[in-house]
Amino acid sequence: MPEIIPSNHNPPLILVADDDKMTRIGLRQAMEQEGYQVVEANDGEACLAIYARMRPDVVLLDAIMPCRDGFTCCVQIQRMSGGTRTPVLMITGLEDQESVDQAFAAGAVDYITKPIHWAVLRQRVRRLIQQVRLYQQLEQANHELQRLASFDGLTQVANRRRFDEYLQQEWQRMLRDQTSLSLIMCDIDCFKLFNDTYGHQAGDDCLRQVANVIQNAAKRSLDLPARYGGEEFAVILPTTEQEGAIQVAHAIQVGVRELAIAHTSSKVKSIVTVSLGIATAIPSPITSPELLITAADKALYQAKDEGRDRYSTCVS
Ligand code: GH3
Ligand code: MG
Repeated sequence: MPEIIPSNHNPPLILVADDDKMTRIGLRQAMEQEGYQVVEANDGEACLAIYARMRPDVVLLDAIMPCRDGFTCCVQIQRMSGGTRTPVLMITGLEDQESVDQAFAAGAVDYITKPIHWAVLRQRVRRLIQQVRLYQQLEQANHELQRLASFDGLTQVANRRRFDEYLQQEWQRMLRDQTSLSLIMCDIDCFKLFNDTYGHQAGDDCLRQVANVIQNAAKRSLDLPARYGGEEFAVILPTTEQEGAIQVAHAIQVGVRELAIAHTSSKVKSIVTVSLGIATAIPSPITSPELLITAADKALYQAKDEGRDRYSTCVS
């Protein structure tokens, strides 16, 4: 995927590329009257260099220019703009069918002919700017939707859906690389009693604080802390041996203790504690991510059985 750099100029920025000075002056005036900012290029090379540097919202491109003609420039601009597709309006002195086809084939969204009909130009640029703004809003909404679909609203760590997706993805990657994948399951001890004693809101607040500790303990960029469900969290640790996973589990255990959240009805201590199960595997075609989860769950229940507020390991 090419890098997507959203153009976000206010007022909108128009790149005018034309080798004829008088045309550039005319275009600049028309665009400035509309309240846009204008930057000029007098040949194809300059047009591409300015485009790369300034990422204008719309490009007005003369079809016939020295160095590189408008058609070649247009293709290059589309390549550079990646997913954002900067609208290019081609300005051509040639009204023949072939040139029009060539402009659209190069990726131009529209064209006007010389001599320029200024009212037509203004309306077309206005429409293009509207389209750019709409597209940007759509992109933002999409981004927000993706965030909502992947993150848990209460704790702001990844949700179960993202966990499942990421575990599959990393399992496949570790299968190819033949390196260890570790998984930690982490469950708050006697949390039902906590809710019963302090109320559901205090319970929610406790979940947020524990999630924060887990996030701080899983420091590597590829680590993924997630809310697995209810009061159970999971941490996916790619390229991590059991020893490394133990370090993370230990940091979580200590971090939660240090929160020192009162829990007078706990069977373990008078503060909130967690139990953790750790599983590590080098993926192979005869095992599966589900088996890794089962192994981490088994280790978690062992930690619970042995008295809670501890971690236990299981090698699958
Ligand atoms: P154990 O030490 O064996 O894990 O005991 P526990 O009480 O923590 O486990 P149990 O599974 O019996 O109870 C889990 C509790 O977690 C029950 C449920 O009300 C609470 N819980 C689950 N999700 C939420 C939530 O989103 N907010 C709050 N406040 N509580 C939740
Ligand atoms: Mg629990």
